[in-house]
Amino acid sequence: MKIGIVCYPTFGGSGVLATELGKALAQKGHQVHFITYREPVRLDVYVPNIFYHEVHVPTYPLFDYPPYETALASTMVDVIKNNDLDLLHVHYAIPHASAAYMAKKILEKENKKIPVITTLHGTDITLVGRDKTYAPVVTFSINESDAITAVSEDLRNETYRSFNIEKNIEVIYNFVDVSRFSRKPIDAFKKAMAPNGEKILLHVSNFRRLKRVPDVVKVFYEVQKTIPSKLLFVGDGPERPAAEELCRSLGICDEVRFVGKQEQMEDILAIGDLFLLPSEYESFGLAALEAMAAGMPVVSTNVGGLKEINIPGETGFMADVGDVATMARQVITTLKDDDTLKAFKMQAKSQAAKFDIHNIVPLYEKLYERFLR
Ligand code: GMT
Repeated sequence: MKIGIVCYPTFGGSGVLATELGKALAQKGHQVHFITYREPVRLDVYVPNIFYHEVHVPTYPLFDYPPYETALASTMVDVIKNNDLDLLHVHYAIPHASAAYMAKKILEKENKKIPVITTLHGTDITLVGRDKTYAPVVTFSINESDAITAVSEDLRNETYRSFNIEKNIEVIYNFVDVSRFSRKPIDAFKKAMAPNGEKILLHVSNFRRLKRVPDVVKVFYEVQKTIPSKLLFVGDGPERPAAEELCRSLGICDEVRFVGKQEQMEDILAIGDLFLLPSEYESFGLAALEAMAAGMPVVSTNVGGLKEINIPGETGFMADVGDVATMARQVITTLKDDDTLKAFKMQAKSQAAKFDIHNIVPLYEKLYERFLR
């Protein structure tokens, strides 16, 4: 098949998932065309059947807001026509689904039919999409998609609750390549982070408000009183200065490292003992799934799709949003002795295996095939 994939090229989960999907499809022999404004972060390999088409948005003094959606739709038309694509799979509804609708209509005039599949990822529905400014266009373009998928049951239900959707939304869970995240820890790296064998707690995100990054610091502050431990922050974003300030005011700067945006996630996750994700909402929590694949138990909030991947008492624990005291107790329970931690680690890894790339990618292929027949 010749598949067009449209996504955000940034570190966000939707772009990561879309890129990993494209790479997996290419490995299975499909021709994959990424259409986006920058090379996707995880598109770190050269493969002859992967193509990358950059969307250029010409500026003009009249434009306070350069029309990205128009440039994207035009690039879609160009790539679909000139590469004879079979279908277009867009990740994150805004503005990808509406640009795809425009491209589809333009191509219809030229007698080219292009099925559009829209995958909903989370904030396109729960945060941004719901905003009155965007809602009518989001509703329309989701309804006009030939197929709609959501990354969890929770997101599917949220979408029906928030928008007037007339079509079936299929759930195809996010996935992880478990074999890729089964790295042995690099000793020197582990020693640099935890020189005296301390336990390593990890948080990976884009540091947006809804990630509740200060809660990570507060949980860690309680934990390190009982368990010799270090906290490693990966990623960057608007809440990072507040988190750094909180570390300073609690006097725990020596125990906390902020390493910023990183691409070698396999090696970083390999040295971690426990993953913290106290978000206000997660449609799925791909970062948590990748951590589980690397054998890390997860202490998270009991929101959204996290309830579909984290099994309390087995792969980690869950608590209410903002309940820092409970999360700290749960971390201590998980880390309290080596045998308990080992059991949690194994259970986390076997739960991640259910979401392995080899189980999920064929579901997308089956979905695509429906439109080729
Ligand atoms: O979490 C973010 O801020 C990034 C966002 C995105 O769109 O890239 O992530 C969303 O999609 C991921 C991949 O499907 C999910 O794992 C995240 O849970 C989801 N984020 C939220 O729902 C807040």
